Amino acid sequence: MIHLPRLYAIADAAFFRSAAELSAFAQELTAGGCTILQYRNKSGNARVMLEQAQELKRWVGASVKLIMNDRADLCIAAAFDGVHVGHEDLLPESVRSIIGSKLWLGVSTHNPEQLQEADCTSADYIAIGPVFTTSSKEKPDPVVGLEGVRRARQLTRKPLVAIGGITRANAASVIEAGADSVAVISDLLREPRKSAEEFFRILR
Ligand code: 3NM
Repeated sequence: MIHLPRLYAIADAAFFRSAAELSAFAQELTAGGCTILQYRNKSGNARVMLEQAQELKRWVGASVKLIMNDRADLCIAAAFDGVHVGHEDLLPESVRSIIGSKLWLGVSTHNPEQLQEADCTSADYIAIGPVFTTSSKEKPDPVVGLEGVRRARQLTRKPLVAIGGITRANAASVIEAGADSVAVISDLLREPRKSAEEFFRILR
């Protein structure tokens, strides 16, 4: 079983103007103690995505696990440490057949049925969300609330990542509800290092 840190940072390319800005963000997060970072890009073409991913890989140390959103091919090409997929991407077992048994595989879920399904796959961790209202995702699923996190906790023994609208103000409640880790986009953007440090302080 893998071990996830309390904070699972996501760098969403939509919020950065260049690969340099993205990398600076990643370095700040690393300085703030982050050890897992997902690269997410819902609008870039594959070539741009690979370039940005390689740039990230160049700038963050070996102590940081880099996870590619959606794309198993780009995970391999950029020598990332894992892939995270949702319901419109490849099936978990298809990703597993591409990345092998050692790289990490994460699966997004939005309700108890999806969670039970994901629990039967070789996923290393499962994400549940959106816990709260989020503006970082287009067409988000219905909010599951803290109750959704509690329910999810009862349905799997795999590491559980909560996502969606999580901030330093509400993160403790999400961990109390049973999540192992919180995945965050917006609340890291303004002051990545300071925010990360505060998340770790709050979630100790
Ligand atoms: N996935 P923020 S919610 C990328 O419900 C993503 O699976 C979600 O961003 C899900 O921390 C979400 O800014 C957005 O709310 C998370």
